[in-house]
Amino acid sequence: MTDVLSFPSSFEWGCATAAFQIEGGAHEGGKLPSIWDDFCAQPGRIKDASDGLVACDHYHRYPEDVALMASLGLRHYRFSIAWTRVMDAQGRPNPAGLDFYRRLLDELQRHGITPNATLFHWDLPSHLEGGWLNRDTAQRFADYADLIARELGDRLPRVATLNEPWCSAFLGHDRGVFAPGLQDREASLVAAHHLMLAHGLAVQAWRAVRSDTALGIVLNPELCDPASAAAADVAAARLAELERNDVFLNPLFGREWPAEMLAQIGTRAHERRSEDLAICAQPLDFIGLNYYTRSVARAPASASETRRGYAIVPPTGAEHPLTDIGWEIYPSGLGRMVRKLCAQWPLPPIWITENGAADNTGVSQGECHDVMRTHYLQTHLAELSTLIEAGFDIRGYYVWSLLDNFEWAEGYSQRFGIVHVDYATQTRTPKHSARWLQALMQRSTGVAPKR
Ligand code: PNW
Repeated sequence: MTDVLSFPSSFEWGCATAAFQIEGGAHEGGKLPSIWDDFCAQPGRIKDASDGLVACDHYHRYPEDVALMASLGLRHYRFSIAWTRVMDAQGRPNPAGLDFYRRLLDELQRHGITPNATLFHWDLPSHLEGGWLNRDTAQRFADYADLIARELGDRLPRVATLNEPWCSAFLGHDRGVFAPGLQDREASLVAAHHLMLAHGLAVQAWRAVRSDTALGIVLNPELCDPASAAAADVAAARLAELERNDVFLNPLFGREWPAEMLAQIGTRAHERRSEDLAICAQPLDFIGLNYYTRSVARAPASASETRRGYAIVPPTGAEHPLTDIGWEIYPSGLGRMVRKLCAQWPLPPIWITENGAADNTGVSQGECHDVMRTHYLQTHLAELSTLIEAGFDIRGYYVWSLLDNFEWAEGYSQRFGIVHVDYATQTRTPKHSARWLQALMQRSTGVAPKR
């Protein structure tokens, strides 16, 4: 089956993680609390009442984890920097925290693995009052970007400002299922705006320090199909896509939000200033797209659905099989989504910065036969190779994730790793999918794994 998948020899293969999900070491090296530490401490927020205090203990085990990547033939690594580790509450550099990332970068370099750093993967410092609802947070983020550009910039060839601002804005301030856990529609749109402003200010700040870094952003746009051909469902699906896609992509290209989204921000419309659009629209060297599934939307019924303009129909598995977290396995959505986005916006070169599946198969007799994940990766990579053959400028692929890890509101109950983690002993066991991916990467790049 791997034979039918062909990729350019220059195609970049890697894996992705995020600081809060793997590092642990929550109280070490002067690390400050983030809104996710606070969120985990609130009863009922996390399914298994877990937190990120230890996670995969990557803060201590990074040499083993980097060696593991190298042994699996992964040559690119997307990770995030914890803002709370590297900057103190007065905005000064924290040497101990920076030293952790320098040691990680040393280890990557020793193994010939190219880093791709994300500055913000949701772990906002708790001390920033008002969080993303405060315009000043965007300026604080630019200060943090400036600090990283100065301290680590010479070691980072590729940097993304934000990971999936839709999740921070809407899961965090409208649905209330992510930190900070608010349910306020207008606030979620204010947060979305401040996130994109933060992105623009950070790109400006970074460029003022260095011009040799490839800068981009990682989004999770979504295909939202209508539940039926009824006009109300079709209109709802459109609204869902405006929220998922246009709210983030329009500002990147200097385009105003769609009228429907401007209407939803209501009494807080004044928090978007006329000068902001030009700041958001900084030239980008790349865009990262994360793809897991599609959504099906229907017309709103309740009051909160009406404020939003749509409701999501939970997938049943009747139409397409589901992963263990309950998301549809829908590989053709990747192609449909990329085609749709490229038709609507002049995207820079694309990296698929996350793709993967929750497959909770455990280890038995030293082996993890994660058949569903392997199939998921195979079918999505087939779709990707078709897109590349059709001429879409997609330069690389990062599987989510290297390790099983802290899956946000799901705690440790959902496993996305190609490497199994036994949290009691911190034992890492590469799964069947890791070996399958290794063989595919080897075939497509002709490079033997580095030891
Ligand atoms: C992404 N949703 O999160 C994140 O970038 C990762 O940190 C995460 O582990 C991965 O996908 C798997 O979930 C998402 O509910 C979490 O729509 C939830 C949603 C989307 C993305």
